Amino acid sequence: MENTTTYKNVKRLQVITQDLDGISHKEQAEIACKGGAKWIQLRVKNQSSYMIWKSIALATQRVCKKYGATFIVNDNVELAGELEADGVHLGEHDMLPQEAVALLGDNFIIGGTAHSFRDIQFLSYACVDYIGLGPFRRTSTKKLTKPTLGFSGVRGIINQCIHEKIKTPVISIGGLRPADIPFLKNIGVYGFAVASGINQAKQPSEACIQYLNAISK
Ligand code: TZP
Ligand code: MG
Repeated sequence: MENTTTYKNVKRLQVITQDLDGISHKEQAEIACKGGAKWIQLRVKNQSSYMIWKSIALATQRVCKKYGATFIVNDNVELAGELEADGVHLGEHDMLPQEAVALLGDNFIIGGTAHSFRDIQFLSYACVDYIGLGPFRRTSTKKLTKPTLGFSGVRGIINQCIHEKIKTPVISIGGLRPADIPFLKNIGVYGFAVASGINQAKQPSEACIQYLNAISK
């Protein structure tokens, strides 16, 4: 994997907000941005009301604009388009990337979720801008339906990407700790997506700094 190029504003650390008691998505984004995060994914999972979801997204987007952070909306292509977000992240049960590009145009960052090399092949042919590969490790943030990959699983998949000359940046996700990053970087993982390791840390801004330091080493 290429490790020096910057792809369409795809940064090395994506901080994912969560539905948490006592702290809003906007607040999580602000704390992460204070710790230097430049890429936020809004991950709202408990909202059926489009209008409430939109107001959460607008508040989070405002924070991202204040700190110059890239703002990605999970799942909801319509909302990403209406807000003119920087992009949208699509899982296997969401809209196909090709349909999202048709609706949003070429300027939006489109991310996709992969659990295997086959998923990566599909997403790279679909011309997504980055691929979230996971789960790396068990996590309480998401009810996992796929087996964890661990280091050896990620390494095998990245090696297949190198062999097949797939250049789409791969972002590792799922239970990541700062100590995992050097090895994952070494085997060619481009970036890292983190939720609870930052949002639920005792000192979230400091935790964010730790991840960024591990990435930039
Ligand atoms: N997809 C695979 S694992 C995961 C998602 C959204 C959750 C990542 O959160 P955490 O808290 O960093 O494990
Ligand atoms: Mg989704």
